[in-house]
Amino acid sequence: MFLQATVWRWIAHPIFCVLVPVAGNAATDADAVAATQLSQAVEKSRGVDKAQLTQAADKSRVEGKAQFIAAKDLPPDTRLEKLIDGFDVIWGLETISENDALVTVKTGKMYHVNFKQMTRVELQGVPKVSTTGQAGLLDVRLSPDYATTQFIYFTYSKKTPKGDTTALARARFKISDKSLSAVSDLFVGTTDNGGAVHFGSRITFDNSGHVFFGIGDRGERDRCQELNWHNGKIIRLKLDGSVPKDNPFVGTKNALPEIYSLGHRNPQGLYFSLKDGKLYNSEHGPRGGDEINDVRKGLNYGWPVVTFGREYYGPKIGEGTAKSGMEQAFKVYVPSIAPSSLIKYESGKIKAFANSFVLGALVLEHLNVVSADGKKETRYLESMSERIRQVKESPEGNLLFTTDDGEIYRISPAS
Ligand SMILES: [Ca+2]
Repeated sequence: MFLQATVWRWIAHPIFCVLVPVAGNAATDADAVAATQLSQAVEKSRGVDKAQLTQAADKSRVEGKAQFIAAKDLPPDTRLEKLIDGFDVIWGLETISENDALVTVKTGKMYHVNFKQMTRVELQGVPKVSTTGQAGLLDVRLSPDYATTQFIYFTYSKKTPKGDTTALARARFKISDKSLSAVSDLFVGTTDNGGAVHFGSRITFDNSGHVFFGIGDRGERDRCQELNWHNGKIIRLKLDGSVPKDNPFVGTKNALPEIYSLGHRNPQGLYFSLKDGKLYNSEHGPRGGDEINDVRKGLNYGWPVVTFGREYYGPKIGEGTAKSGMEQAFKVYVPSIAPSSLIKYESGKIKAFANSFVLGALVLEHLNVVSADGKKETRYLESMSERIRQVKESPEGNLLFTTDDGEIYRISPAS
């Protein structure tokens, strides 16, 4: 288990930047200094004791009562508990209730998990998933009309004659089931190739019958600017998989009608806020230049023409950091944190997260919180030294997160 998780890290996220010294520009250096100061500030308040966390989880299991630990780099007035562990890299987490969830792991398995009983049921009926490199079983979400339809949606890396691509599937699942049923692909991207990088992909829904999900550039970055490929795009479909008539490129010659926005490098965070009616994404930059964007219909988010990142081996990419007709991210990370998911925390139950974005960070391992205007960033739980993959607001307004060590944690108010 440990070995598997470690190998995956190296295959999927080689950290070239620490191996190759590169001359930085002024902006990069200033940001790097700011980032260092921030992490030093957190460094002083290191607090999470992993052994203590595991002991608390064991005690919870035996006594049937949640055990919490305090940590100095937790958000103020909150507490942390480990809910369950022992999985492979957990890519997707979706709550059905406060204590029931669907979990996807990169190696292609889906589970129904109950946090109270600490039980897990591996669900049958998941399609065959490619798992080379960054490929795998990706996100999972309940349909907005799940209560009446029992539909769930998931994204995965699918084998085709040309290699692997990103697919969106729908299936039926109810909580007593041990298998998915009525499984069907709603979308298979024109992004198949023999490479194993940048599949995206998170799923989100608006309140008017659409599903959105993201696909990365798949290592073919120029295709992000071309409308006849799905590479580097946010896709918008109706819940049955058909193309909405008002998608921005319906009727444009040679354009794929599923495209909602373009120019995204590897969007692994996607969140439609029902509160403010906006769609947000986070995406991995190359060496530097991770982004949070306010994603709007038909617009171009720049990759690989404009970026704050550089090649892993040093040179600049594209034409600079801004260009007419290309949207600016409202938050840029230099150096990269590797954001693997994003939500806008809506309930306000945890004050430190209220009206803010919460992201998981894979490379600079921590929980990243950014104010709604993108101007203030806070890093929590660096002391855990965990690659935080998926973040999720629970039905009761607590914050759940998963790690690449196969664990699920819950942050809740201290009282
Ligand atoms: Ca961009």
